[in-house]
Amino acid sequence: MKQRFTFFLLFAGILFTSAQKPSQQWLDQKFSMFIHFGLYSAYGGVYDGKPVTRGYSEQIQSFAGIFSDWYADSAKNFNPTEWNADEIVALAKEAGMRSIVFTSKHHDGFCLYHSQFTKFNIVDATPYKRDLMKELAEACKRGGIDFAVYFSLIDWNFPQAYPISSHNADPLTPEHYQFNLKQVEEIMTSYGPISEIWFDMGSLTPEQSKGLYDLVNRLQPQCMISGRLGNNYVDFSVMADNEYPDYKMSVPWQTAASMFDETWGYRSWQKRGSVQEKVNEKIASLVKVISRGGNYLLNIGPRGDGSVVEFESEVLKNMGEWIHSNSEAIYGTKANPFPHAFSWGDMTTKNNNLYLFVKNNNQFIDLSGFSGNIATIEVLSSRAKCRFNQNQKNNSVRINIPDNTNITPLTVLKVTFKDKFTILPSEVIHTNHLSAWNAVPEFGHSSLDYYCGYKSLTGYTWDFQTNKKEITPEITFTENEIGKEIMVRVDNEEKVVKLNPSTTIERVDLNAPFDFRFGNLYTKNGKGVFGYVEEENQENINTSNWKKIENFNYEEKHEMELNPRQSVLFLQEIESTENQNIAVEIGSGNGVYLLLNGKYITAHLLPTQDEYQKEIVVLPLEKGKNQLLIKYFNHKADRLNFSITPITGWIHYKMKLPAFKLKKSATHQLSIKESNPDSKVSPLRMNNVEVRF
Ligand code: H79
Repeated sequence: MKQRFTFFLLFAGILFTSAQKPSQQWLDQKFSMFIHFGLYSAYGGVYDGKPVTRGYSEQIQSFAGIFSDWYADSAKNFNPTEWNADEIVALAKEAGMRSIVFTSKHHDGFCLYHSQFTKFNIVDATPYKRDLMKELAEACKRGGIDFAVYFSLIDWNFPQAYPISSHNADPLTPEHYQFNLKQVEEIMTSYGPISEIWFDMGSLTPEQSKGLYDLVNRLQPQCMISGRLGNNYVDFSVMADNEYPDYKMSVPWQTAASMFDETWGYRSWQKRGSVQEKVNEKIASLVKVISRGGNYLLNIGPRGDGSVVEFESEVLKNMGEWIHSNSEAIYGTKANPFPHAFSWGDMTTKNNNLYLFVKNNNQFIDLSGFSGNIATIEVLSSRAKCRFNQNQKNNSVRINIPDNTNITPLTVLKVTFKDKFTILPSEVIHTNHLSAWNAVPEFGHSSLDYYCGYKSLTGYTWDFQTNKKEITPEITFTENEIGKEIMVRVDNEEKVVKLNPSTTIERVDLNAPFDFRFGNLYTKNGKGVFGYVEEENQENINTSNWKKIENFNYEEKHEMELNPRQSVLFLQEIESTENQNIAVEIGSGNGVYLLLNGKYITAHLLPTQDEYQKEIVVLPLEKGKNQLLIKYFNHKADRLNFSITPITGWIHYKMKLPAFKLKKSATHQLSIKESNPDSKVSPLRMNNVEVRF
C-alpha cells in the first residue's frame, strides 16, 4: 500500500513575516497560469507553409532556421486585436488560478512590453502599438490575482548575445548581461508588484546570477526568483519542463507544464484529442504537485491574434469546476504530512483535517501511521458521510467510499479529527546507531543551469527512541567531510559543530568479515539533464541494453571524451555473501550521481568546471546481488576524468558532539544539515555519516 518517498517537514521552523520570502500568499497560490505569447504565436508552428515538427513552437525561429531580419519583419504584421486581458484574467480565475506568469520576452528577444532598451517591442515595432503586458498587469490587479513575468536570459535578437544554439544554455556576454539588467530593472519598476520572475535558460557566471538576484531583491524584495537564474540563486526551484518530482522538497518549488509536452507557444496543427482526458491528466498533475507542497504552473499558448485556443479554455474551465467544488482541499493546505506516498492517490492537510484525493477504482482505503481521534469522514464536494473503522491500537483506519460517489477525475475525502492529530515517523530507530541509510533525507533542487538541475540532498533526520534524558552523540565521518560546519538539532535544540580532523581516528580495514566480489561492469549514455536518472528507484536494473566493459582497470584514472551537457552511466554489479558495508573510491569530473540498488546515495555537481576529485563512498551491501549506478555528467568540460576503485580500508574520524538534553517524549529527533550553506539547495554531501549516542 505504501510507496516510499522520502522527506520531511516542509519549511520547518520558518516564520513567514511580511518581509520574508516566500510570502504565505505565494505559497497559497497552488495553481497559476503560464502564458506563452509572442511573435512566434503568429507562426503557429508553421513556416513556409509546412508544420515545423522539431522543437517547441515558441522557438520556431531557431528550429525552422528563420533569418533574423525575416523574423523581425513579422513584427510589422503582429496585431493581436483579439487579446483581451480582462477575459484572460477571468479565465484564470474561473480555472482556480491565483496568478499569471507572462512571457515579457522569450528567446527570440521580442518584448511584449514597452522596453526603452530595444525597439524590438510590441509598442515600437508592431501596428498594435499598445503595452500589452501593462494592460495584463493592470487586469490582474483589477481581478485580484498576482501578476508575474517570465524573462528569457538568452536573446536571439541582441547583437552581442551568443548565436542561436540547439541547447539554449550559452553563457552571457558582458554586454548582454548589462542589457538584461536594464530590462529587468524596467520591468521591476514599471509594472507594479510582481509576484515572481521566471528567469529561463542561458548559463550564467555566479557573478551574473548574483547580480540579477540582488537587483530584483533590491527593487521588489517580495518578488520570488526562479532557480533557473542558475548557480543556486533561487527563491523557488523549478523542475525541468513538464517534470514532476515524486518526492517532497524542503524549498518552495514549482512544476511548469504545457498543455502538450511538445510545445508552449501556439501550434495550429497540434492534435488535441479529448478535453475530458486532458482535464483528468492535468488535475492529476495538479494534485501530485500540491500534495508535495509545490505550485502548479499550467500554460496556455494563445494564437497570434491574441485569442485563446478553445480547447485550452475548455480544459481550464472544466478543471475550475472540479477545483472550486474541492477548493478547501487545495488552497491554504500543506503537503502530505506522511513520510510516504500512497497507491490510492495523494493527500494534503489543513488544521485538523486530511484531504484524500482518491483514484476512482477504490471501494475502501486503509490509512495507517497516525494518532488522534477521527470525528467524521465525508466526500468533500457532496458532504456524503463515509463509514469508517478506526483502530486506535494500530493507529489505522479503514474508510469505505460510498457507492455512486465517483467524481471525475478524483474523489476528495475530508478526514476530520476531533482535535490535533499526529503523524507517526515512518521509522523509529531503536538502536543508538544512526546512518544515512536509516535517515529521512531532505531534498532541494539544485540548478547551476537548466541542464545541471538535480535533486540535491540537503539534510538528514532520524526519529529515535531512548530512555536517556541527555545524550552526547559521537559522529563518525570520512575525510570527505573534514572541515564542514554542520548544524545539529536534537529535539528543539540546535548547535553548530565543525568536523575536525584532530579527533579520534580509526582505520576500518576491509579484511572483510564476509566475502564480496565486483562482478560485471556495464555502461551506456545517460540523459542530458544531470538530475534525470531513469534508473532511480528501480531495485533491479535490466542490463540487456547496456554495453558490458571487459577488463576495466579499477586502479586507474580514466579519461574519455564527453561533450558539455552529456552524461555517461556505469553500472557495477557487486555480489556479497552477507549484508555488510564496503567502500569504493569514486573519482569524478564535475558531476556525479550515485545510486545503490536504485536508492539515492549522493549527487553533486561542482560549480567549477573540469575538476577531478575523489571521494570515499561507503556502500551498505545487501546479501546477494547489488547494483551500483554511477552517472557522470559534464557541465562545460569536454573531457571526463573518472575512476571506480574498490578500497580495502578507509579512515573513520570520530568526534564527540556537545551534550543535548532530550525533551520528555517517547520519541526524539536528531537532524543534521550544513550550518551555513552557499545556498539552501546546495548538497550536504555527508553520505558516510554515522551518529551514535
Ligand atoms: O519557454 C519554454 C521553453 O521554450 C523554454 N522553457 C520553457 C518554459 C526552454 N528553452 N529551452 N529549453 C526549455 C530547454 C531546451 C530543450 C531542448 Fe529540445 C532539448 C531543445 C532541444 C532539445 C525539447 C526537445 C525542446 C526541443 C526539442
